[in-house]
Formats: sequence, structure tokens, C-alpha cells
Amino acid sequence: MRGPRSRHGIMMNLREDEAMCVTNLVRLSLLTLVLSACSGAPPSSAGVEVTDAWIRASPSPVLAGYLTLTQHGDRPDRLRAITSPRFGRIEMHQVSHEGGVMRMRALPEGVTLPPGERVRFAPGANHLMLFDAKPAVQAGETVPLTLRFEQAPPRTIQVAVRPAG
Ligand SMILES: [Cu+2]
Repeated sequence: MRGPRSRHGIMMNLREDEAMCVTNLVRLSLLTLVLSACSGAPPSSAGVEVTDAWIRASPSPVLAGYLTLTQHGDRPDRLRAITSPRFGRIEMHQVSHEGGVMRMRALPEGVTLPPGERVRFAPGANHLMLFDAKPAVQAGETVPLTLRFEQAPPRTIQVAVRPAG
């Protein structure tokens, strides 16, 4: 169901992303249940706890990624950007449903992290889109992502790449 692999710029990438989003929606409720049972890491000194981070392996040039952020500090912060030496570009995407069609848009300003709240990028909902892997990313490997916040110092996490199935 994916479009041709040739590069046609943003339009083609968006179509592939949307196909991925729909697939995710079908698969994901189960995975989300399993994953939510696995979050047990202690809060970091910076106040923002990162759990459930993973990337879905895919033959597509655009991959989807997920993580959960919990703000333990008493002030709001903002996740402004995510970078990685393994990807040309990483975007945060917001998913909405309009007339039965799932749509997504990039969040160039990032996401707010209110005190005491949990912000999820999870299958079937908001997610990360990872573009231009260099070299190709394979299931079973671990790749570094650096989270850049408005307040907290940058944090690099190691994220597992899981099989697409
Ligand atoms: Cu997306």
C-alpha cells in the first residue's frame, strides 16, 4: 500500500506517512496496553522523565517513533526539537480525525510539558516522524535521539528499533 520509493519530495513523504498512520491505528491499541505496563524509570534530575521510547522499523524511507514524557518538575517546559545523527530530520506530528479521515500535521513549535502531566507520542496518536535515515535503520539496533527542551538541558536517549510486524 505504500507509494513508489522514488523521491518526490514532501508530497510523497506525506502520503507514505499517512499510510503508516492508518496501519498504526489498527495495530496499536494492543501495543499501547503492553507498553504502558513497562514504564518504571525513576525521574531524572532535570524533571522530565522519558519512557516507552521506540522506533518502528520499516522499508519506507520515513519511520515512525514514539515516546512518553512526564514532567515531574513544578514548572512547565517545552520539548522544542528532536535531533539524531542517524536522521536528516525528525518532526513531531499531531494526529486528528476529520470526517472519518486521519490527518496529521507537524508541530514545528514542539509540545508543551505541563507540570505533573504526561505527554505521549504513541501508536495511533501523536508520533514522531523520522526522515532520511543514514545509513538505513534496522530492527534490533539502537539509535540515539537528542531531546531539546526550552528549560531543561538537552538529553540524549538510546532508542530501540523494533520490527514492523
Ligand atoms: Cu506523521
